[in-house]
Amino acid sequence: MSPRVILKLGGSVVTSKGLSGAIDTRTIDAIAGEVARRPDVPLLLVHGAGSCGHPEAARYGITGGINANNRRGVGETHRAVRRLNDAVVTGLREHDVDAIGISPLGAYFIEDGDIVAATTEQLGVMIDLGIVPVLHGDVVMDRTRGASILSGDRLVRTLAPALGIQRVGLATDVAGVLSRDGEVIPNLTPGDLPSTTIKGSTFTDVTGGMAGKLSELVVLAREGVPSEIFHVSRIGDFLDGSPHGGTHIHGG
Ligand code: IP8
Repeated sequence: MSPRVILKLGGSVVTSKGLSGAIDTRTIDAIAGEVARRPDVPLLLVHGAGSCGHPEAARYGITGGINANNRRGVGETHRAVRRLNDAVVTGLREHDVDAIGISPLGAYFIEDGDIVAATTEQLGVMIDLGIVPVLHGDVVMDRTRGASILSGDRLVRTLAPALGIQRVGLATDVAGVLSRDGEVIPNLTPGDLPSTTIKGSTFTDVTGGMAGKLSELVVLAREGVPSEIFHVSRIGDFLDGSPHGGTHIHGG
C-alpha cells in the first residue's frame, strides 16, 4: 500500500477570507476532483476555518478563556466551522470520495493550550479502508481555560507522528512561504527560521497565519517529519509526488 498522506487545506483556500461565512464551493469542487483522480492515495484531510470560525472566535474572545459571558461563542464557533466541514465533505462525496467529517471537539482535550488527550487510532483504520477522514481546526474544551482554539496546523503536527505519516502537504492561497520580496523560499529548516523574514496575512486569524503554521511545521521537522507548502492549484502535483514550486520544510 502507498504511504499515508496528510493534506491540509488552508482556511483561505476553502473560504473567502475577507467575507464572513463565505464558503468557496468552486475551489472545494476543484480540490475534490484532484483527490478523486487519485483513489490509491491513502489520505487524511484537515482544513482550516478561514472566514467560518475565526470571526466568531475573535468576536467571543475565545482565546482569552471562557466564562458565562462568552460561553455562547463555543457553540457559535464550532457551528461555523462545522458548516464549512459539511461543505468540504459534500464536495468530496459528490466526486465519489468516501469522505467523513470528524470534529476535534469530541475527540481532543486541552490543558492550557496544549493537547492532553486525543483519540486518533480510528483515523488509521479509516485511511486503510480507503475512507478519507476530514478534520478541521476547531474550538476544543480546555481544562484550565474552559475552551481553546485547536488549529488545523496543530492537528497536522500531532496527527502525522501519531499515525506514522511522513508525507504532509499544506495547500494555501500563496505559492509557498514567501520572503518579504514575494519570492518563494524553496527550502526551510528549523535553523533558518530566526533569520528569515516571511510575508504575513492581513485577515482575522486567531491562530497566527503563516507564522503560526511555520511554528508547528518546524516542530514536525525536528521530529523527523518533513512537510511541503504549495499553492492550492498544485495539489495534484503534491499528491503525485511531483514538483509543485512551493516550500519544503525539513530537519536540515
Ligand atoms: O484556521 C482555527 O483553525 P485554523 C479554528 O486551522 C477556529 O487556524 C475554530 C478558529
